[in-house]
Amino acid sequence: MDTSNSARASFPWRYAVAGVCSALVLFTTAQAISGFFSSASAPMVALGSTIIDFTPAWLKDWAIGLFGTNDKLFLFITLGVVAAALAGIVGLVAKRSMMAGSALVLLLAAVLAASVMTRSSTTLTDLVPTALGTVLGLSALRLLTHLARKSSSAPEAGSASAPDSSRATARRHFLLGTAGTVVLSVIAAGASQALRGASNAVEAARSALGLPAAKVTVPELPKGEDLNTVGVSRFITPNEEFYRIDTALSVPRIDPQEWVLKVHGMVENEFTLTFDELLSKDLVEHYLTLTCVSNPVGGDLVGNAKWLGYPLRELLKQAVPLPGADMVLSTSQDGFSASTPLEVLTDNREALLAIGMNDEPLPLEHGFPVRMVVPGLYGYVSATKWVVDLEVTRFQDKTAYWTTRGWSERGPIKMSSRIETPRSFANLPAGKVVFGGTAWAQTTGIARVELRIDDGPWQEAELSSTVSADTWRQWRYEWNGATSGSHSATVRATDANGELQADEVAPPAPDGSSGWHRLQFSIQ
Ligand SMILES: Nc1nc2c(c(=O)[nH]1)N[C@H]1C(S)=C(S)[C@@H](COP(=O)(O)O)O[C@H]1N2
Ligand SMILES: [Mo]
Repeated sequence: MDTSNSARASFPWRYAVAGVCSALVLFTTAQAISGFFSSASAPMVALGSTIIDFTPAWLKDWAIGLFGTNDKLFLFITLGVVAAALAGIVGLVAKRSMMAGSALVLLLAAVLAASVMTRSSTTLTDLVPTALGTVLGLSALRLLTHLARKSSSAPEAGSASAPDSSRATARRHFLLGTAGTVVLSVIAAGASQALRGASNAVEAARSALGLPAAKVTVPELPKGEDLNTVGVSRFITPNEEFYRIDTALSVPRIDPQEWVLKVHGMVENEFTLTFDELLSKDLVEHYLTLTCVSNPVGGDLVGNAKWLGYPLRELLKQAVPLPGADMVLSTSQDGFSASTPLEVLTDNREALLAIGMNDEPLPLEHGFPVRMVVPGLYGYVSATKWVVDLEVTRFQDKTAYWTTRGWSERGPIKMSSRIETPRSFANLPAGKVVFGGTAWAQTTGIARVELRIDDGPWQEAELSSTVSADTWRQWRYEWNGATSGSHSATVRATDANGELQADEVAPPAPDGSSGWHRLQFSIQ
């Protein structure tokens, strides 16, 4: 009997498995080795970051809209699936020719290396993890392909030309080889975790950091800043619940003792600022509602916190901008940048170089040790986390991260209001229905919120007290005698200048969503 016939006819899955296991070795060992280098030296992280950088605005928006803060998990899963498929193909190629298989691995490794090198703040030595991982991955591929070949070419048990066990033995060897690479990968993954733990020095530095007292503290919150409506965001968003949006796949870990801010460009006095120098300045506190440009109408990419920091106005006074400058380009340690109009940072609004969030040092994900927060501007043009560089320049000379990807170069926040309770499509008992939500118009303040049931008249909602023009206000409206059937509710706000919220519907790209939030619900 010709046994090779049946082997040829069936899918050569052993080779595909060999490819996938080799890729597992490559990525996990590179990841572990990257523990000794910068975080962007891990090839999977670098590749993911590079993909994020090339993500067009509409796709970013789609991913955030669909997955919210889980957009990165989605990216990693997609990457994992694509990488596994590619690795399987590499294994199949290696079946035909080990040379071609190896060449393919080297080609993919070159892509990984290129993405490591395009990260800001990486140097040539950051290629070491990718290089070593590639060597180990290639060795695994050679070994497993060899074992796979033996296990499929060994004569079938019972054939006249070989002892009974020959094929079984070869299969066992392949299985052992595969198991070996999986064990190696698990050990490497464990080592990565351990190394991460060791590099938690920054987390420890954060915990040890006592925030200095503010020179200008916010007054105690007025009564009624929170209407305590069930289902509505608290006035202060707890740090753990604060939305997080950034392009960083691994959160930058910056030792505050090593942090330096460079202030330069079109200024009379260029200077650098250390963390200790920043701590010794006259810090101020300010309540401010941060908003993401990607927030859709009714969305939750918005949060309110008490920030502690040094006014950027004062910092720029020290630098003395030259005539003609109209923008400050702030850059983070991981390469993100934002373009903020110079006038916004020098007028009397409380734009801060912030170190504290709700009476704690900034959480690592929210920019530790230092970030910017600017009243009235979307985060992508103002709220640079892990900020290390401020360049005074001109809009015509420099372009920020998201602007090169199709978003507007300026991003004033559009007045907005939303219904948070009841939820969309809620089915409610007859009688009293409590409506509640939030509204914001940073730098101007909210003066009125109105709700309309179906196509009825606009009804004025009760408002929480004003804390600052830069924070949201909660609103509440009780509908007594709700009639059964299906209904809609629409909300709209008016700011302190008497301007009505725009009802013109706009998507988030390129400069923020607009339109009145409306939802459907029914009464039993
Ligand atoms: N370094 C860095 N800073 C950044 C970003 C980023 O991607 N990288 N994203 C900005 C955007 S789009 C927003 S909306 C805010 C969000 O801040 P948060 O994550 O603390 O809520 O951070 C801004 N600062
Ligand atoms: Mo954003």
